[in-house]
Amino acid sequence: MMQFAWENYKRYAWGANELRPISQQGHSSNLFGSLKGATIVDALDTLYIMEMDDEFEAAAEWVENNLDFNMVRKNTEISVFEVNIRFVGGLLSAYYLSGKEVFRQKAVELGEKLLPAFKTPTGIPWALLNMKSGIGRNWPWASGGSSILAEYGTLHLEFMHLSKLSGNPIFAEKVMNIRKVLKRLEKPSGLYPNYLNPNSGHWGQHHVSVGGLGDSFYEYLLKAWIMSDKTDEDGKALYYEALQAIEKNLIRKSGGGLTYIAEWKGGLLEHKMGHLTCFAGGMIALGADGAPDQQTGHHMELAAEITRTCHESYARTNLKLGPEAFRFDGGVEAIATRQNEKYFILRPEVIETYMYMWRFTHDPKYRQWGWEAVQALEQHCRVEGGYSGVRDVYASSPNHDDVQQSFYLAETLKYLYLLFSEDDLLPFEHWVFNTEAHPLPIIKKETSHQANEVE
Ligand code: DMJ
Repeated sequence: MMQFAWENYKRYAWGANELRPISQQGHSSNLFGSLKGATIVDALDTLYIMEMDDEFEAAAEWVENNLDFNMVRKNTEISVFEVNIRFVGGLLSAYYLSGKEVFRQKAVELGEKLLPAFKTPTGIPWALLNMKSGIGRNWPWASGGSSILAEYGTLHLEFMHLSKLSGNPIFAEKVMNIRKVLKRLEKPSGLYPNYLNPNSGHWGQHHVSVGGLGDSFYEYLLKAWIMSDKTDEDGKALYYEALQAIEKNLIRKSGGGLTYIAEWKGGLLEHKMGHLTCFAGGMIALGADGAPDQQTGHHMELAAEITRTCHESYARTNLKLGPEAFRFDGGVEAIATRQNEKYFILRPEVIETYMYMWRFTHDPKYRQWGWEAVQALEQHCRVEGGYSGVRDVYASSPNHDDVQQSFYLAETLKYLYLLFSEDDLLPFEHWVFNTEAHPLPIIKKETSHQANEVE
């Protein structure tokens, strides 16, 4: 599958951000401004771990010769979050896996280009940045000029590594300041609203979500602790406190016995769960071990129930692929009821969660469910020129959206590969995956022996 996705990208869209597999040409979304090669950078580590050595070398050569952040045109803006998780994250992993210096250099250079986004009164970064002028702003639709939790809260892992690799503390300082601002704020019912104004430092609308706009913030609290070799006690405490508030206020069970994570709007629940929210099964399983008050077993059960619900969201469709969002109201359970929530864009979250559940339980059902997804992808998403998303998973035959997302190669196919590999490929004792599935090594605390050696 990776070979097919890659070969077609190479044939029809080499150097473009993404591939249009039906029209067989390049594609770019506005998230990347005038940056190029998102699929190449996002796929580097997947090529590496799958031992597609020639393809990896060709990709590395492209990065060396063509990935140039000074060529960025004047009036284009990038999404700080997307560029961080895909480009910085992709380059960091490629560096740690291959040891090639060019990846380290490019990651640090790009990280430096992102720093002007933090020029706000609070230090909470802008969502969008003109890399040429260094001027930032927020999405016009985001609650009166707010920054978004899942965006400014998903920089921590990459920025800690940038400081480590560059010797420059500025990156770590920027993300530790975000932590500090968040810690000071009062949280409604212990929950984190999705919107925060970077000028005033006040929350915007009180919308809370473990899916879109919130998701990876929670993931990065837990992973910051794990990546610090479990020394970041603040990250740990914030994660388990947040999860407790989520469980109390957002997690519900349907009449048919399916556990789901709802969304919260000023105290009222919307009984909807996004495909994006399905990553939470894997996150909760990953954090179960460290759960306070002997809650490990409870967290594992919760993770397993969420995974079952997400599997149901696939099983209850015609194409056996999950909708973008599914509901638990109006007499339905785990089914999309709105036309604009029925699409599937090759997202990874459900397969990601199967992979975590497999690693922690070795229950064969998680591999079976992963295999069902493989068959559905092959049957409905594979087209002549690559893989495509579909517009309606309840239709009798697929209507393709003509985009092969870069995260399909970075995440979906990597997590599938890991689901069917031995546990010692990228073992959890040594690696933490960023939210785009790019593995970053745990930064080991110095033992006294090592400390002596350094001295
Ligand atoms: C990816 O870019 C990342 O997983 C992100 O955290 C959420 N959205 C996409 C995949 O669905």
